[in-house]
Amino acid sequence: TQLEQALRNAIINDTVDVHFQPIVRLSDNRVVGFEALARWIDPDLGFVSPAVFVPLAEERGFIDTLSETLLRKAAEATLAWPRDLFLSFNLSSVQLMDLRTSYNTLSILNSVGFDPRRLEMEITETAVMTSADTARRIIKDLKDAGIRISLDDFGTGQSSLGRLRDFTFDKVKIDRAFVSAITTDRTSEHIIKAIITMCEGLDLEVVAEGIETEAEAQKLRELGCGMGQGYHFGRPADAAATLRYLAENH
Ligand code: G
Ligand code: G
Ligand code: MN
Ligand code: NA
Repeated sequence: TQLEQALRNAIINDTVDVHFQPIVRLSDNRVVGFEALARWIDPDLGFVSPAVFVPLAEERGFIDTLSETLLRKAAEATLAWPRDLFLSFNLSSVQLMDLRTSYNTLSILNSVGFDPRRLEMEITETAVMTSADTARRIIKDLKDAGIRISLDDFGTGQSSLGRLRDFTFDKVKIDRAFVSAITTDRTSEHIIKAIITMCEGLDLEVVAEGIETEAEAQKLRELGCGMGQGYHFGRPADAAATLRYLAENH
């Protein structure tokens, strides 16, 4: 298809970009890290969402190539940030079915000169379940190298709390579907409260995603949520804009 060919060209010509969205500590709004988010503007097709082109790359078998390019770019950009800031990177479910993922990841970090302890990999529950043994192996290899693992979009999909016991996660990211309802819907508030309490007991860090208002941020602080992310704190921005953001906010 036209879209597939355009994406292949973009990968070859290295025109898929990576943007960064701040993740803050809610107690004082200090930025503690950034999530890398793929961005692609095709000359003919215009803006194409990663929600479209990531699944396409997965389906056509070039998500590993795309992801390696993005990780390299993201790690290179991160080298210019203060050293205490982490980089959070989305790992596709398809990559968790391929044992080369851990080796390829570590090779990239090594060649860029990036400390693996500054990297977090975001994975989804669905990804972990589709290929549990392989995923477990990859996660172990990444963790042995010092990379931390976040469970993304928590609360959606085929959630199973048992996953939190089977796999050694370091962090849970509460899906924005709960966060956006927190100030209007008591049920969402109770769910978030329960997630935070459970994570405390399991010694997991918690990030609330999709925070768009100060009222939401305040509610999450009251519930004891450690970290937050969302338009209220900053939209995804390119590497240059991220450096300007850091000059003002760190
Ligand atoms: O940034 P945005 O909301 O448009 O992202 C849409 C979806 O694409 C999200 O689910 C996000 O996790 C995913 N995504 C964005 N960048 C990447 C990436 O570099 N790799 C993978 N695997 N997924 C990404
Ligand atoms: O699936 P994942 O959580 O990785 O997706 C992150 C996506 O959420 C990115 O596409 C990002 O652009 C989007 N996002 C980040 N902050 C907000 C927000 O405050 N509101 C909304 N609606 N989307 C957000
Ligand atoms: Mn994510
Ligand atoms: Na998420």
